[in-house]
Amino acid sequence: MRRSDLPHGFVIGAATASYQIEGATREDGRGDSIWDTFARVPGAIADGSTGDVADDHYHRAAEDVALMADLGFDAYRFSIAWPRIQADGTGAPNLDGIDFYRRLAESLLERGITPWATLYHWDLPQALEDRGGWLERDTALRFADYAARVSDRLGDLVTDWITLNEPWCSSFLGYASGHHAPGRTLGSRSSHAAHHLLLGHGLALEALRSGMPEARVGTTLNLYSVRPASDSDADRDAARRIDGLSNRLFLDPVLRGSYPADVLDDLGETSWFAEHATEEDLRLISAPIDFLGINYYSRHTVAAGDDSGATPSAYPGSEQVQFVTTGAPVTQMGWEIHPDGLTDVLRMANELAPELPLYITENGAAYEDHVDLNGEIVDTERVDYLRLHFEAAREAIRLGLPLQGYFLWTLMDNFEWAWGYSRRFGIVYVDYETQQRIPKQSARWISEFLGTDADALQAQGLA
Ligand code: IFM
Repeated sequence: MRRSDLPHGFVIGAATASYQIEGATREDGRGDSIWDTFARVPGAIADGSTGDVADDHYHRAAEDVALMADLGFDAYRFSIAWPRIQADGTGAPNLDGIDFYRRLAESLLERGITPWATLYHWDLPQALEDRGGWLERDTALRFADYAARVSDRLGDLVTDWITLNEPWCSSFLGYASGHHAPGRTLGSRSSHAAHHLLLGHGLALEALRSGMPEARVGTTLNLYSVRPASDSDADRDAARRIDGLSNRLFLDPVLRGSYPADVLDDLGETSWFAEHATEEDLRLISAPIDFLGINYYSRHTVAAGDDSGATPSAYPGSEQVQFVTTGAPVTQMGWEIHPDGLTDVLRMANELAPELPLYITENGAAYEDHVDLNGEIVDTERVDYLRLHFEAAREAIRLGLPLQGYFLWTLMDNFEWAWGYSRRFGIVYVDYETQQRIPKQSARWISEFLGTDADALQAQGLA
């Protein structure tokens, strides 16, 4: 399969996120984010690392843009670090921070790559967390203010905007299981964070639209294909619960303007939502978007369980549900490879909003990559994973789903959150000692897929 098998104009890009690649966490007026704090909690990060240096992208952005251009990508989805723009999450923008993203967007445009900016990929200013973080409604208002200031300074260069990345992770890994920053374990109260994140999306959408009438604005959800392990009522109820918490709790308010009653009931939060998630909030949250971004990696097969394992869980109120392994191949993350699920998640969104353009804003895989004696990284499994998911994208389009683009996760190995540097998702290998970027076999594969000409590949040592 080659890109010519996909419709003309189908966007193919690479994605990254600020804290995972930038480093330079103390430079040019950047404030601390919740990840700077969390990474220093003993035991929070598998290899004890931080994002202090990461891929040093802050100083190497030009080189990284050149690499993407040589690989032949149409678009680059990056995120803006809120604490680079507002060190404590409030007030006038830090012009050094703005300049970094202006230079990045300009160099992308010079190379013919369309910049796609995500406003929030998890690096909340620590000062806002100290005031309650996403559990507080005020954080949504601060987010809208930040969005307005960023669009004011970058709106002439960036047209494609994503408000949030994966609010499920921010809410439930951040405030329920505690696996992500800020590392809190509050059970069902974490769903208040979900509402405030979504409200932040709605308010930011309004702010972006009023400052940049030409902008295309969407948001990104991580959706899962969820199925019961058997046909029993109990297993089907388990699937309803996990589909509810992972998918419907976010899709429904954004695309139909209401929260799913069964999920609020499972959470035991019906009265809180009745009081705090006002009609006006839901009007803002469900205001029309230009596209929905979907991050798709894997499926969940679930079964009913007993209450024995009620440790802090990312599925509050449904801790008893068991995630079943089926024997299907998995990536290094233990995530089952299920390309057909790509169609399932696109269909979920399409059923709620038939006209809405959809983009896969992340898809990719971690494997144990090694530099071999020839200095190469032969990541055949990643090539297979990507190929299977491109084929699934082609099939989804054939079925009539309005899929308009695909962003690969990720351009280069980076700080994989609680896994630190122990999980590599990149198509470009990063030697963290020297910061050398070494394109893997998958990078060669993708550039051939994109039809990049042989001279450009040779210049990068890719052919
Ligand atoms: O690395 C993350 C990314 O930041 C968000 N989506 C999933 C990726 C792989 O875990």
